[in-house]
Amino acid sequence: MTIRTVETTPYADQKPGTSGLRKRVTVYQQPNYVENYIQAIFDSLEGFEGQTLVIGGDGRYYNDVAIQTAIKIAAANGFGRVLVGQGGLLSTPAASHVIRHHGAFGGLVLSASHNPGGPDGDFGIKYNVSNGGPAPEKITDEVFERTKVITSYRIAEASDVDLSTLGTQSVGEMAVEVIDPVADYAELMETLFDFGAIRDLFASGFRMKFDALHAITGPYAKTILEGKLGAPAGTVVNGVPSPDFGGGHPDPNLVYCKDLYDELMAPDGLDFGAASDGDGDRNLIIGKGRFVTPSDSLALLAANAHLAPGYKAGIAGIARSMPTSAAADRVAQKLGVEMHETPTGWKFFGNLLDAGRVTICGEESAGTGSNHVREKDGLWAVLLWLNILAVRKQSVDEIVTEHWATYGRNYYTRHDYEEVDATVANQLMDDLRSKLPGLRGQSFDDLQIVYADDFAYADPVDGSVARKQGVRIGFEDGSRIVARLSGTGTVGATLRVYLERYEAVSGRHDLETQTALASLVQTAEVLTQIKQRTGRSEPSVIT
Ligand code: VG1
Ligand code: CO
Repeated sequence: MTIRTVETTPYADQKPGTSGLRKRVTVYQQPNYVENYIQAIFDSLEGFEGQTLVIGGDGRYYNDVAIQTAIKIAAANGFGRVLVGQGGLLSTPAASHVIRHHGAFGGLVLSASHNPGGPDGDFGIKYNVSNGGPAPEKITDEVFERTKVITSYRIAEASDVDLSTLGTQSVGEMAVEVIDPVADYAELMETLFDFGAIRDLFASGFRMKFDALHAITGPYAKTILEGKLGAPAGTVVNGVPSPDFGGGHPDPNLVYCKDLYDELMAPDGLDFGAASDGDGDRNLIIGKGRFVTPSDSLALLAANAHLAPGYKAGIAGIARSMPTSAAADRVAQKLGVEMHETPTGWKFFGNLLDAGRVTICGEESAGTGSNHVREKDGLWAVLLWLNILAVRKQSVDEIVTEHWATYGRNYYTRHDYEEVDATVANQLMDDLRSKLPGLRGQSFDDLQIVYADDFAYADPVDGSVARKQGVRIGFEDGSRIVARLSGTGTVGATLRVYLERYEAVSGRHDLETQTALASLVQTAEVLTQIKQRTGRSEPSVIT
């Protein structure tokens, strides 16, 4: 095999964000952009000579090009074997499992998650380490430093690998195994859940719809729901991954899944609706007449996990990202298990999971998962819900309202302002930060602020500290306003405002969410002046 060393010049913008490097496809199409980034990743790693690298993506536009490049650079850098999903496909949680299951050194996950795809859409590359989880900041920081000084990359001169055929090929010394993207993952799910009970649920006439949004979970959901669990054909819709997600926005929220929501709200509608995002790590859960917020879903799954065989011994603890509501905290308290509050992004859960300190993790952004992999997992959440429904023989609505009657309800919403001018957004956050020391003790709308800080996290396992992870303003009744800038956007800045109010067991649990939070929304505006400063009258997205 001929290995070429190619001279290159650095790009200044290859800083990994919350979840890898996400950019417009057109940015990735610049000469050597992919090559530089992948070489910078390998330059930041040690000891992979002869080891296995997993590669897969969500099938979006440019996946095929980037994968061929990645394989050739891996060969030139001395990896011994590459495992790649057939067609270049692997959902993010499946990639995590494949890394763990096959003892790989690490993996490259090619996706921009819930962002649109296509020639004008987004693309992304993320490196995951041997535990199957996203590389911790220690590594991503090093990768960024490396991208700034890179002068050359190494690449094998070889023809493209045929990704359509299962089996082993070679690129020089390196073996490339094209694997079934679904098989390992489906097997893992069978060890966690009571497939018999879920089969019986479907056989009893339970009706659900799973919207794969033309993204990666189609093949997984079809194999598992329709194949193994006997759900009627047609349960999975939009189930064929397409490079531009059928022109849609593969974000499973109430904006982009409005049709599904409407179907579940119809009087004679389905029993259960679910969806997942571009790369398969997020989930949307809607029961007949009842949308379950991701924060509530985390709490509910944690409280009921023991009903599934994989968790029957109970859970060790729960972790949630800081902006996620405190609903799960109440469950942890009742179970007497550890509770951790981490910065946004799944990479912060890895150490806690590896150390066995937590079993279930979740984020308000529709991400839930467990120690079965080191990524959030959309289909896993759907299957755990189905397992719980099969065992409890109640509707989603009954289970949710019973939960609130036991623990109280955390009303919760997130208001996003997308593609805001970055200078305006940064200034707004800076001004808010400088106000923090004086806020304690002040009252708004008769509610006193009891703390106001910029969240910092010290990892209890390795002691690493992450600072400036989002502004938190807490009130005496447990209400909370959180503001932070997104680390996944590709254009301008996205400002996220998270609002939460706790209503005790004896309180009202039947208010409309935006109504329940209206006065907190007003207080947030007084404190941040978002509308005034950005000139926006409304958030771009409300979840
Ligand atoms: C967002 C979410 C965060 C999630 C991340 C990746 O990050 O808020 O909770 O982990 O996306 O999700 P940010 O920095 O934009 O708020 V995904 O589905 O991309 O892999
Ligand atoms: Co995702």
